[in-house]
This record gives sequence, structure tokens and C-alpha cells, in this order.
Amino acid sequence: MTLTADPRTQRLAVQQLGGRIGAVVDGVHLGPDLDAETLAEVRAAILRHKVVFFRGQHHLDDAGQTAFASLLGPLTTAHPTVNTGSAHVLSLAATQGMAANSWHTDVTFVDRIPAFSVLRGVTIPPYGGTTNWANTATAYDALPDSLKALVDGLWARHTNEFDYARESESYDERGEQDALNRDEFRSTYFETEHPVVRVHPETGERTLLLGHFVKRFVGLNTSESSAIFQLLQNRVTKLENTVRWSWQEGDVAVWDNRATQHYAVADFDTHRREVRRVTVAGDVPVAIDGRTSRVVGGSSDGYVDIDALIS
Ligand SMILES: O=C(O)CCC(=O)C(=O)O
Ligand SMILES: [Fe+2]
Repeated sequence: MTLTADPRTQRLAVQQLGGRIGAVVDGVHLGPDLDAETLAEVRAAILRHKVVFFRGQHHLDDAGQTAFASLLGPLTTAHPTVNTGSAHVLSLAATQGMAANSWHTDVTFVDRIPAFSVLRGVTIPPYGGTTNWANTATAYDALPDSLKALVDGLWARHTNEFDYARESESYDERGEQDALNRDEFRSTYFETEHPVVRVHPETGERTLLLGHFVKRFVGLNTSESSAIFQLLQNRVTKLENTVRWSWQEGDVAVWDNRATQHYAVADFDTHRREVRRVTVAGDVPVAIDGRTSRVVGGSSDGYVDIDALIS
């Protein structure tokens, strides 16, 4: 357990939750007016622990959440294809089933994958509806040399045409009340070729860039791709490599989307659950050999303001 406190700032305390991922950050009142020192500590905690949780942020509304997120960097629009009625906020509301109950990294079908996601618990069911995160840097690190050799030069195609039924127990499990409308989600086709091993732009760590938007690996057929995908995903999602969060209203989770995957568990029956997400723009992934991801279809120009990223 790591405990750090800084009396000069908001007395921020970071309590580590597991050996490889996750921490609770206490003593911070999230909002637009975080002092620079606290903000730097929050950012460092996210980079180190990959996902951090803030409890009791009941004062936050959409505007406050958006303002806090923008302290971490320029924001994306709410989603590349889904019209949320809001510039930056994506509401994920469900009374049964969720598009997020399979392991993924957010929005990997574009080239400029979000750097951070900030998620606020708005309506939390009386049971179930936890979210799990996995550390993709430790997953890479723990690979034996033989598997590192396999993935170091491997590339994958990611698309928003992913098979929603793939991970379901049955297709019917997907009710009409999916958090996101499937047709709208796929309304513009996006496909991007990413390195499977990405060098993290801030920490220099090597991370595995996979998740449910992967269609196949470059140069491999679909059955070979599926076998290798399963092998690697099993490494990423090994329980020792994950943390599970039981939400309360007012909780905020912030994760480094360049070093994690996550999975929201659809086990809350017909209760209502709503979380709201704001994402911070990220840059184009870079492989070990310095090559960058390549767009195959779709443009993320409207999703990420490149000028804002550069300036
Ligand atoms: O519903 C959740 O807990 C997470 C949903 C999700 O995948 C996301 O916000 O990116
Ligand atoms: Fe997600």
C-alpha cells in the first residue's frame, strides 16, 4: 500500500488497490480550479496506477466534469459517430445489457486514440454494474521473451464494425436498450492499423494495444488472428492484472486509455445504471520501431482538433 500526503496542497492521499493496477485518491475536490501541484500529483497517480478513483464528487455536474477533464488535456468530441446532444459528454445509460461488457480500450478504431477517459457515476444500481480495468503495460512486461518476439512486430486492424454478439452468452442477451445504438455507432466506417505494442508517449512503457475493436492481425487470417488475440487477451485480463470497482453515486474514475482495457459487468438485472464519460484527446500510437498507426478508413478530424493537440 502506498500512502502519500502533501500538506501544501489539498492533502491528496493515494491508496494503492492492487499489485498491478488501481488506486483511490482521497482529499481532492475535482473541478476546474485544481491547483497546479494537486493536478500534477493526480496526473502522476493516473500514469502510475493506470486507473484512479475519486469518491464523493457529488458536486460535479456535466460542466464540472468537463472542466476537470480539460485540465488533463484538450478534449475529444463526445464520440466519433454517436450524437449525444452534448459537445463532450457521452452518457452510457442502460437498464439491461451494455455495449461495454467486453474488454476494450476506448475508441481504438481511430488513429488518435483518447489519452484519458473520465467517467462519473450518475445512477448506480443497488447491486452489480461494477467496472474492471486491466493494465496493458504490465501485461506486456510479463510476457515471456518468445511472446514479446511475436508481438513486437505485430500490427492489428481495429474497426468500429466489431461483432457485438461475439462475447455475449446469446445474441438475445442484447436487448433494445443497449447503452449505445449499434447502427449509429457504425454509421461511419472507421478502420485503423495500430501496432500491437505501443510505446507510451508519457511514460515510455511498452503497452499491448488490443481490445474488442480488433478485427484481425496484419498478415494473418481470421482463425489465426482469433487464436493469437485470445492468447494475448488472456494475458491482459488475468485477474492479477486487473482491478474491479464497485460504484457509488458521485464516484469518478479516470484511466490512462493508452495503458488499460476495461469491462463493465452487465449483472444488474433491469435496474437503471448511468455513467457519463468525457475523453481527453491522445496522439497517434508509435511502435517500437518508430512507425505510427495508419488510417485505413474514416477520418477523426472532427473528433479530435489537431490544432489543439499541437498547441
Ligand atoms: O459503464 C462503464 O462502467 C464503462 C463504460 C465504458 O466502457 C466507457 O465508459 O468507456
Ligand atoms: Fe469504454
